[in-house]
Amino acid sequence: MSNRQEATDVRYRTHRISDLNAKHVGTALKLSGRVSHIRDHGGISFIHLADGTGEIQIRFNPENFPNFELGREEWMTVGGTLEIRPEGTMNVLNPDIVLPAHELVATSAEVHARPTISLDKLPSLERYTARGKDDRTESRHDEQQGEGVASTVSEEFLLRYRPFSLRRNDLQRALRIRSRVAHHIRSFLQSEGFCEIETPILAAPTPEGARDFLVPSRVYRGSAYALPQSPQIYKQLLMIGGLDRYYQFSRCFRDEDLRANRQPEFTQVDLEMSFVTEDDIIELVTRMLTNLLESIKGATPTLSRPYRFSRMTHAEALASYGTDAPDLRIPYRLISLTEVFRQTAFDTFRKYVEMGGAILGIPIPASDRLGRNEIDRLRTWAKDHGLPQPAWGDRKDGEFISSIGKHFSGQEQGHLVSLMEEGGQIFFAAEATLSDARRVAGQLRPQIAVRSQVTDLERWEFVWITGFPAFERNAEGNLAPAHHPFTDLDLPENPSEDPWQLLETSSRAYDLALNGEELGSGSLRIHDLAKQLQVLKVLGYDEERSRRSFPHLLAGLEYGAPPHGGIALGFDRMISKLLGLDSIRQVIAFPKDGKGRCLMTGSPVRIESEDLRHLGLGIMVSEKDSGA
Ligand code: AMO
Repeated sequence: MSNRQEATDVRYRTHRISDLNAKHVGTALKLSGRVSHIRDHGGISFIHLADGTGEIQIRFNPENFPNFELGREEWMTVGGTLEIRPEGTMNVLNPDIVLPAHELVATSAEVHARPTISLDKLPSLERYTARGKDDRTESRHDEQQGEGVASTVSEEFLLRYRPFSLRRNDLQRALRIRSRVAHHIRSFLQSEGFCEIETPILAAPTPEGARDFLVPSRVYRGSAYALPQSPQIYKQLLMIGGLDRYYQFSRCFRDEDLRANRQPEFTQVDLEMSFVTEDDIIELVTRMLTNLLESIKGATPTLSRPYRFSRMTHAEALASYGTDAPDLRIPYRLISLTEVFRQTAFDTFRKYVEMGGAILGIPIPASDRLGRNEIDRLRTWAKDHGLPQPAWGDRKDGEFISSIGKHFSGQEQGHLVSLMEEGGQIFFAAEATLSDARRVAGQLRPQIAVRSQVTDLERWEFVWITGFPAFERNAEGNLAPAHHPFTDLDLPENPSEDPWQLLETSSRAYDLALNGEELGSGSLRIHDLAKQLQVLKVLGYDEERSRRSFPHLLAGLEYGAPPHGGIALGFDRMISKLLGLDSIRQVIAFPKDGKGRCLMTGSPVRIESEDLRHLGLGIMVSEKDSGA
């Protein structure tokens, strides 16, 4: 305790638990924390004290503490001497918690607070598994199945009693790793000359594809701020302002359907740079993530997995994997069989080809071939997911063997055989459009992998996807930007003449996917006012509407903008993925549930009529419509 006060003079603590080591044995010290575990050994009480840095065993000899009542989840300060912990005094209930080799033999104790609620009414802290799902094989398949937590406790319970749940080691560990990763990213970007800048939360709408959350103004009645879906326009304006390299851990707010791994508010690692090419940004982010993974290697088993970065075009990703976020741990690739079956006598396939659809095949090598039961399960899955006739075949002794094989000509069979390994199999995905066939076949890949027990899943496959189309047809059948309308692109001469030709136009957007999920997205931006106005025009904004909708961006472009580009990585996604967790809710301190509600605070809350009056608002929905 050099340079410290005597333990008896100190109010709460002389050390934090993780500071202690063999050198402190024999020292008098004081610790403060929470009683995470308690047990009695023939009159001697042992507790575990947890202080956020670790846990230590504390021994209460009865002669020093006659009539002293100890209870789990109490907050206390204990004074005593550090001694070597006798063999065999382990917490057998939770072998995941490795106690230090020393223990504190208590001489004084003060309880600051004890729970006034029965612990049975709160989420279990004792029974959780510290390893969670970390060490098990995690796959896209798991993610699509739902968002369970590695726990015997229901997620609703964990969210409702959040401050108590946060005492769990799995949640604490996730938040601590999140903080370490944030710290690492910050120091990396600072060392690369980036400047951290906060942008407004009370903002104007940004077109990022979701609905805005609005904050009505009391002063300007009838007007509202929009919470930013991302700082997209602000970061461009920072480049126009000459900041050159910006980053931020930005809070983003999107009122959208909450699919897996989406929250209404979430965090991005957002950055923007002037005078960069796509390659510059890809190189910088690859280096940032490589540095990160190297520096936190060993922090958890999942963070020690091997990793690889690769790159492919959007067209290649769709053709070979059926998705723009391919999981490259799964080796199977799609092949197009549409031409092979163009004239086929097999009505089912020909019908799809004649409709302008596509027949895709997924060949499986002999080493991964599926047994009958697995095939049946796969076919049931495919039927449940909209593939009307999931078909498959085998190659055996150089022949194509399948229940549908009799419909195929010798040439067709020969072609299939040439694509298959001896002893291998092939699955077919036939759909009325190429995009549907790809979507279905893309979803079949991980399903096949689960059933063929592809084992090499414990690695991180990052893949950069480049060459995205600039536009797409949205659900309403309108032309819409594939990324956002500020993305640079190869614009034809008179884009407004035939806007649909723009579906063929390539953009300067790129995505980073990790093990089958989009981790981040970015692009080079349009930095020329006339070009920006042209793009907005083909999207249905005449100049007057453009100036009304994006006055700040267009004014900024009028001052002159340097060439610039950037990216945003989903930070919650990144952490949950790297920890091998199913849901981003497991890495957010106070998340919303799957329906966008905060079960702890009860938000969103009904607005009081007094508040409505101040804001000059009225409510038009009934209580039933409001989902209350
Ligand atoms: P984008 O909209 O693709 O790009 O978002 C970037 C990344 O943010 C994450 N993300 C989410 N995470 C949790 N919950 C959500 N609801 C959610 N929505 C998105 C994803 C995604 O890849 N301004 C652009 C970036 C740019 O062009 O620089 C943008 O926001 O991981």
